[in-house]
Amino acid sequence: MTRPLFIALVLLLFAAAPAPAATDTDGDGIEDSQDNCLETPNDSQLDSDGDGCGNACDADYDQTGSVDGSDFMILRSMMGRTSGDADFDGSVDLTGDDVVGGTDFIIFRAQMNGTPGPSLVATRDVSACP
Ligand SMILES: [Ca+2]
Ligand SMILES: [Ca+2]
Ligand SMILES: [Ca+2]
Ligand SMILES: [Ca+2]
Repeated sequence: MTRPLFIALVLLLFAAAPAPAATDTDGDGIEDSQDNCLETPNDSQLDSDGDGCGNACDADYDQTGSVDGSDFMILRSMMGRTSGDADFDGSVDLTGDDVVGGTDFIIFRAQMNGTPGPSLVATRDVSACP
């Protein structure tokens, strides 16, 4: 085989190789770079407070960058509220089912003393969504 032919063959092989698949760490169908909860499956991408961290990984209701006792007080005040209530705060509804209830509390507890996210959404507010 001549050298130019060999190089042409190698180039052809590289061109035919499939492009590397986009990474989707949590398997929710949203590519990592677009996913507002990188490690939490949330195909709805619901982000009620618009800080760039999806509700599913954002129990930091008061936007301080950490999930702590003050957030718990907010959750407690919203317990049992539904989207039909005038004072309903959608960002407290972590599951996005229009009710603040026990499942939201379980998710909150898992995030307690942590930080919201992580999210890789380029437009996120990094002080509220590190
Ligand atoms: Ca994903
Ligand atoms: Ca996700
Ligand atoms: Ca959010
Ligand atoms: Ca907080």
